[in-house]
Amino acid sequence: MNKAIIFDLDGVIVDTAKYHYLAWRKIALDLGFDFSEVQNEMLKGVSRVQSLEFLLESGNIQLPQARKDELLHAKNQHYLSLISDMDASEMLEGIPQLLQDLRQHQVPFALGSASKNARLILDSLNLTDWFTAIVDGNEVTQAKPDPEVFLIAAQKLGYKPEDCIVVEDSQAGIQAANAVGMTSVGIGSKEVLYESQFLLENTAQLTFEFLKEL
Ligand code: B16
Ligand code: MG
Repeated sequence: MNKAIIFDLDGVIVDTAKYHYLAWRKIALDLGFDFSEVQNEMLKGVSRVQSLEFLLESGNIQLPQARKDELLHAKNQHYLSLISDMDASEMLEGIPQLLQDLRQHQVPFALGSASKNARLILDSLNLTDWFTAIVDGNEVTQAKPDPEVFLIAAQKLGYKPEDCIVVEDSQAGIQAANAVGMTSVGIGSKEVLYESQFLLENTAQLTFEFLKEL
């Protein structure tokens, strides 16, 4: 296998997507409106700041920047409390085996996440040392669907974009990968990830044998 892999974090390595949703829904309910899981699809892979903008738009609410800053802080505090007990058992199905197989076959892999909490999460999963490169929300200036996070990851890996396979659970992430000619593998439903070049229902199907054939 002569390609490198770039993994998204939330929703691909670990099921933190559900905690992001719970934290955003609490913010919405506190503001007096509900926020559905369908609406939440728009927030996946998107930066914290952009997520709040989408949330406020869906509730038809306008707020001054100082209040938005408070809400961003409150959301993150709630999210951090939800993931405080997280450990390696919360990795998504098939991921531990896949990472072992990639390592055994010396296939380099990087993290390309929008999250500013990515390193904390990788530490909780004891995965930090497994990645050849880590690019997270603290390093990028543009959020997905801008491809910046994946381009930096490819550069750190020393691979051309066309030799990278991106694994993503968000529409924004799939668009980012496609924009720079990377192979995109979507994890989720075709209603959301119809732009992905390859689509798997879940991470149990994301095996070394599958990636080798791409
Ligand atoms: P944070 P990913 C993304 O991570 C999440 O999908 C998205 O829901 C979240 O808003 C974003 O990280 C920012 O996360 O608030 O922790 O900085 O999927 O790109 O790994
Ligand atoms: Mg994700």
